[in-house]
Amino acid sequence: MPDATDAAEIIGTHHYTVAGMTCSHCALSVHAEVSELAAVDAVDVDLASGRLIVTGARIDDDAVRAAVAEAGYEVV
Ligand SMILES: [Cu+2]
Repeated sequence: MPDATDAAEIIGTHHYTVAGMTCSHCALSVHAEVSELAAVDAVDVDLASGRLIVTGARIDDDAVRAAVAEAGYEVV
C-alpha cells in the first residue's frame, strides 16, 4: 500500500454500466468478482440502474469487464 500522498494521486473511481442484473444475488455476484481484482479498494453495485463503481489505484477496465463476465454479466 502506497503512503497516503501517493494513494491520493493514483486512486481513481471508474464508472461502468452492467447489463443483465435482475436481483440482489446478481449484484452480489458482480460485487464479489470485481472485489477479487488486486487493484480494487471499493466496489459499489446499484441493481436498479446497473451502475458499477470501482475505486482503486490503476484500475484496468479490461480486468473489470472480465470479472463482470466471469460473474455472468456484461459491461455495456
Ligand atoms: Cu439475480
